[in-house]
Amino acid sequence: MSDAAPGPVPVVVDDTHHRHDPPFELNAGRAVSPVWERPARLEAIGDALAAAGHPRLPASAWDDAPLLAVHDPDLVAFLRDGHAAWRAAGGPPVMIADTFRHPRMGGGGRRPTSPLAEPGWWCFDTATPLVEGSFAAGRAAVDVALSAAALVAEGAPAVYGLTRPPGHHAGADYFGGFCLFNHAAVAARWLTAAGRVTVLDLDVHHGNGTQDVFWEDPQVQYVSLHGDPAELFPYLTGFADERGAGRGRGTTLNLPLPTGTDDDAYLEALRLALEAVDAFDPATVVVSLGLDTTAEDPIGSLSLSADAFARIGAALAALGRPTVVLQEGGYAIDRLGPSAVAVLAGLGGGGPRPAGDDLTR
Ligand code: OKP
Ligand code: ZN
Repeated sequence: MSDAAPGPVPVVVDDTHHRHDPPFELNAGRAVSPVWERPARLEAIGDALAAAGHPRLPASAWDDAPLLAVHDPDLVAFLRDGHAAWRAAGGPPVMIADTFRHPRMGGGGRRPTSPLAEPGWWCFDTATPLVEGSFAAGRAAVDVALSAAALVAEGAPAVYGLTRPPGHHAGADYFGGFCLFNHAAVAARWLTAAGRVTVLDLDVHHGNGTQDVFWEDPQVQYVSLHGDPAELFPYLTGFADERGAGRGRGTTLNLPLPTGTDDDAYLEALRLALEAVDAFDPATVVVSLGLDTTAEDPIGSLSLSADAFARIGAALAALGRPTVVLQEGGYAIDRLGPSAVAVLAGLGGGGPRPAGDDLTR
């Protein structure tokens, strides 16, 4: 079973992501331009995967039902219409909130009526500007994720969905951290029709949104390796004592890693994570693949070398389960293509098996 995916891995793409291209963001009060999360990221990955021989497939269009199985319809409506309303009310082309929802303002429940105030109700940070085309891009990423998930549901052992912007910081009724819709969560929930699902989040940042969506859900396990949130965005979540609640108690596993963690320590943590996945015995695995774990990443905290990525891919292959890989972060643009190619070489069967492989089923 673990050798079931040799060779090329289909890559689902959609060029609509280009329409989300804000000219600046605000990081800790500083205007940052160009933004970290930009179209060139996905171009670099897509070009490298094509050059490595992985076939490209277009996404198909999905209706809103799977999206609404995760996200509040009012959030979806805001992301669809809020920018136009902000512009009509006199807002500038780049929409960034100046007044944020806080649990002790308005009793925590009074939604603002001004279009100029609405972004601060739905968005939790200043680093996620919306422009005119942002909704189209975010919605297209959901189609990419669902199209990749459907190919796996139909029997493909592994499929890579090139999603942009990322998604794992977005929750049912909020967005931020460069993310609009949580496409990994949408794909995972859709895949529960075929049994339990694990979301394995390898982005350097904790996927607070995905964790939140599945916090009490016994059908979806959330397992994350990430930089210590005491020192890294999103700062408020991703600590080891966060384990889920209610019927989902124990189906969340966070493995925060010290700043500067190297290949061997990371692969050891991944081994522990994959043991937990095996114990959960999911029918499908969704990998939230951030490539921002490299030492070169400008906004990460870990220190993986180029060699780590083939080892990660081989460890994923050794799980021997149908796998949907979805792109999350990764901002050292020169590193993205080689890292993605290496993961797929391992996952597709082209890489070495981990030494002393005890993950094979
Ligand atoms: C998105 B993903 C840096 C602040 C960065 C947002 C980071 C979003 C990362 N001082 N704020 O997980 O790659
Ligand atoms: Zn990240």
